Amino acid sequence: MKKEIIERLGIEPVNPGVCTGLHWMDTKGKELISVSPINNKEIARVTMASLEDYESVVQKAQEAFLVWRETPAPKRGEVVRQIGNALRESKEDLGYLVSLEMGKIYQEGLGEVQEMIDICDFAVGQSRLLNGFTMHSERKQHRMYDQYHPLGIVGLITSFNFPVAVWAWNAMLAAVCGDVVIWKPSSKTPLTAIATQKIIARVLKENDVPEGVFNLVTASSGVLGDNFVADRRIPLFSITGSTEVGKRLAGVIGARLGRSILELGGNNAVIIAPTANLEMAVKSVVFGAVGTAGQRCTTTRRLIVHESIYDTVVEKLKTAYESVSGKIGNPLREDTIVGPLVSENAVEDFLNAISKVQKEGGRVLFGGRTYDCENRDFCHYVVPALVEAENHFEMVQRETFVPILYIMKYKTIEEAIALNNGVPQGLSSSIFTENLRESEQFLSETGSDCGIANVNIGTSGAEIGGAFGGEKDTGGGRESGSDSWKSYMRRQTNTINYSTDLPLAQGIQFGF
Ligand code: UN1
Repeated sequence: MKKEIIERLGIEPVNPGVCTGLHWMDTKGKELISVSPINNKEIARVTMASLEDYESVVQKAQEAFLVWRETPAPKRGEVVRQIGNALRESKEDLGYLVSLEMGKIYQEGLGEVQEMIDICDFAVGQSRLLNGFTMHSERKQHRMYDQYHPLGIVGLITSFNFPVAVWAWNAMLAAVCGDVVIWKPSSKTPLTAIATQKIIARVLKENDVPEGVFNLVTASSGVLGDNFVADRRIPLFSITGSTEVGKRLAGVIGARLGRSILELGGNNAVIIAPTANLEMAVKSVVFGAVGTAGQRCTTTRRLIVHESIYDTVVEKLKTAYESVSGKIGNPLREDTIVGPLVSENAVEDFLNAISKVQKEGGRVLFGGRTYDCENRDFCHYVVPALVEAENHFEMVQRETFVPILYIMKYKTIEEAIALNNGVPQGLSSSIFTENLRESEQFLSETGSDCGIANVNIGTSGAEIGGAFGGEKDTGGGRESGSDSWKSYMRRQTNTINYSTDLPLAQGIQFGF
């Protein structure tokens, strides 16, 4: 662990976990120990929020909203522009901490911070484009238009795997939209959240951003769980996590008619068609399946290969996995491409999934075991697995958040699309083909049923410019680019009568 980086980021041995912008609260909750999955050693501690601390944060957020919603949107964008620059300055440091605390390789840590910078740039432009339509009224001397107003407090619940980028996708858009955010980070990655909050502090200070626009609440689920999403003072929640947890939370939010953006499980497939460029396809599948040690929502979990090239693809993949398995280890080392899993529980999930799928008839073609665990007193590393399986197997239908790639065969493109769609989740999908008809079919209304569908690009590594999210058990709702900003605002339709008459719509006569 590089002490100077940790210090530069303002991380102390013990850190308060609750902040309203510049002010760090003297938190009264329990202590949380952040441990690096790299070596199972403590990085630092965080004192978590009590319910009382949370109450103070909500009050601050409510007050801040009253000021922030009236701040002109391009001025809010200017703050976000400066946040982007602050992140640029701290890119290497924050990327390092992401890698240290979460376990993804340093290159991907840097990529994650770049994703934050990119969404800042995007949000700055958006701050001048919060546009509605004008409509022609059916009534004489009437004007109609719709406009978007700030919504209020946005609750953000983020996951360990993208500990800071997902905050940025949501918080930067929310901020230009005039909202304030309360961020509850994963209890596995509180330090990256604290560091991020410290990076943006100078910008908040220099711009007199009211205390309470960007809030951080590190809390245990026992203190802040269902009661958080039940809080009627928070009109919108954006939640990243498992389908199981998401379903429960969505139920609580739905019961009070709150809004939610849910980014839950994926079970993403790549189809490799007979005309595919196999070099490209295999490279992309390996990045998709073993990148981030299989811990992305967009990780490639299923591979659907045309029977005519099946054996060739399997051989190429085995060779690629062989070379990958020589590059497992400390994610901060330059030559590593597969870091640790986040916890020993994740390793157990990995081993359980392998043994269960074997019982169902799956055949392990490569890996599927722990890596170098006998030489440590902890076990976080695994050899990514290639498993021949069938789509209907229970384990294949599930998202296990580890590097297991299930491989299966197809005969016709219709069958391949049916396999792609034949799981409960619907986040990302892709096809490798040089055949235009196949590619268009895959992207058509009869094609992939996922929120993301790609051609000759893998399932993971989406750019921020597109709307991000999925269908079915992935939860629905979109974050990030395109017109996702609309979810963070309330829409109002306005009709103005500038005549001296009172004609009713639809020509209704109502004389009295
Ligand atoms: C996630 O895993 O929660 O498309 C997000 C990707 C990244 C984001 C993944 N841009 O893989």
